[in-house]
Amino acid sequence: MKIERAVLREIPLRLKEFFEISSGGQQDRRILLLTLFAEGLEGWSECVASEDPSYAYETTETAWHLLTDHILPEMIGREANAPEKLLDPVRWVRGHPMAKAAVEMAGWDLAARAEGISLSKKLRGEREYVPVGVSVGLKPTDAELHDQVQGYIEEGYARVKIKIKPGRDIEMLAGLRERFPDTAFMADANSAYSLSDIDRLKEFDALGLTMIEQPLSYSDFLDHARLQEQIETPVCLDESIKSVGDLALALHLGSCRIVNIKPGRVGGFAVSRAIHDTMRSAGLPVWCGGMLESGVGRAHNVALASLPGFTLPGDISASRRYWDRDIVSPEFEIEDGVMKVPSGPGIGVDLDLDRIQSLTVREASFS
Ligand code: OSB
Ligand code: MG
Repeated sequence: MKIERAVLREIPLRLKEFFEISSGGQQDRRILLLTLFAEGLEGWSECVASEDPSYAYETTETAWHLLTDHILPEMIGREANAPEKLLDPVRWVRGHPMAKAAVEMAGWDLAARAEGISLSKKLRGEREYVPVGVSVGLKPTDAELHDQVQGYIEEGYARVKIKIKPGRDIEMLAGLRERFPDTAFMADANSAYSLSDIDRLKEFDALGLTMIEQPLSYSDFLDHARLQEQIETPVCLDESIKSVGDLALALHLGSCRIVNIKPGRVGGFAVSRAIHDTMRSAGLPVWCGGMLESGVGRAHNVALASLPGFTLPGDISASRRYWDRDIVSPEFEIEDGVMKVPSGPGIGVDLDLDRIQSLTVREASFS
């Protein structure tokens, strides 16, 4: 099965609410959707790059450039039966994992459809339902934060992740802990601290958090190890882990005890699985992170999260947590803290093609 055609589209999609993290914020997502065509079948994916480089150096614009000028032209005529090898012709392209992942992940969807099996099954996923949590952005006041957290707890999310930054941390989290004593909380700092904040960081241990995500710089493996040595709360790395080599370094140094796997951040499912396998052998848990995806990226994430090592709830929330209306049907829903893994062929959800076409602001086609 050879790739005959590739179509890249950009669609704007407005989040219901501004999402603020320590390093930036966003409401208007510029989503890149990729479709690979082969033998009457289609494989779909979403590139998770954001509008600005505040989370990663990649942006919607750099991903568009890499995909259209360097990566997609190389893909036409390539064998698509073994998606883990799909990126071999573009090994020479350094970095840009999000752009590369879009191609690889569309390839997995295509290969799963060709076999008539679900993406979850193709990835050797084992679960029919995956535990899911929700990620709550920074809020100007505790009152707003409490209202939102209360709502999510009522909806049944299995854990609640709170975005933090210096000035919105210990006291804010202590208030939540007091009001919601039984909720599984974790905090995500998106690199807002440094080791000079060690006294402050030690205070997190009193809050009963399941983990603290990416407290220090994305490039700082050594300081994360020094921090983990001095605090009880498990450190989870997100931004730092972009490859199997990054994970090896983190495990060697003791920089973390948990990893958030985002398939876009690490360059696709092959690397995601390798990270999952290594962590599992080390007896350490992983969970699936999110990048405010539409239903297309969400379908990929939920399939990945069905692998056995994803034992902690993912940032895989219901479509309605993000959008007035998603671009897939059925929309993703949660109940009792879990989400059902689609069982149909490939990503297992239908695309709203008319809506996607009418939302498209630019399109590039390769054949
Ligand atoms: O750090 O996990 C993060 C969203 C954009 C960029 C970075 C992060 C996030 C989230 C949102 O936390 C998770 C989701 O998609 O629900
Ligand atoms: Mg994070």
